[in-house]
Amino acid sequence: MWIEEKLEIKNGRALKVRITKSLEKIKSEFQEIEVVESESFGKILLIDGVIMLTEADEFCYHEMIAHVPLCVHPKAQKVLVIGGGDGGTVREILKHDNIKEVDVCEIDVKVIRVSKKHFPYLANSFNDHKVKLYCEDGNKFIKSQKNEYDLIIVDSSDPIGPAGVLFRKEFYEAMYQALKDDGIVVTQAESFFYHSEIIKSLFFFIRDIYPISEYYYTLVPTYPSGVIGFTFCSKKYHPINNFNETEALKLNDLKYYDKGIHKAAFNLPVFAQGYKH
Ligand code: SPD
Repeated sequence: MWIEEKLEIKNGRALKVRITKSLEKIKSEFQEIEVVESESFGKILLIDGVIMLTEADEFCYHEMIAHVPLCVHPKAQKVLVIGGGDGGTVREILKHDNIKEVDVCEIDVKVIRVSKKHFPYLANSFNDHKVKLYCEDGNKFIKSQKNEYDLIIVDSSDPIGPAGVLFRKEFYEAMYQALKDDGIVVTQAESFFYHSEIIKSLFFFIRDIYPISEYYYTLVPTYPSGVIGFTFCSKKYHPINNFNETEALKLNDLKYYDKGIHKAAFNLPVFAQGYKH
């Protein structure tokens, strides 16, 4: 039994993974949520046929979406995660001692339930007393927040379906308002191999909203092209000039992120360097 990652099929390309068992398939109000057991990548979480994470490589994504901004902001205490219903991003955020509160705004409560059942080593992070769960539309939630967060992380699916609004200018403007004066936003921003148009369209407006806007990437074998990137949007701190190596050295139990990777992740291949201008 094989599954084909559906996102890129319209472009004539797909990742195929051999699975050994189907563990769960449910429909929520928003999407189809599926968990399968695979031969090479352990359990896989799919939403609408698109791979969200696998047990084998989720750390490559979750460590990079969380530790890069948290090793730049010198004193982040209050963090908002939009999406991230599997819990992997929150697990990483909680590794930083300064953190006092993590608000998670996940539109689909069923993603959280499925993750608690099949990926407890991710979703147990929601049991921490610092974490508050809001099962709401992130686009609506953000508009009610002003000057509230040190860091906002958008751990979204792709810009089709319910996550489409999270790739729009109005959403980035609302996040700017929700940040404190020295806040940082990091968002899932697709692959420079396959999604140059999405990246360019994001930076077309991001650079007018945030004084500092950069793009960095990580390697995830089970995402389309094996690469996925993030926007780094900041009111004050620069991801390299304000990088706090001491904070990075304090972190334990990491399998991807370290101080060398932090710096290297912002060095884009020549063909992609213009996407953010
Ligand atoms: N193409 C899939 C991109 C998915 C990014 N978000 C995954 C959520 C993992 N916490």
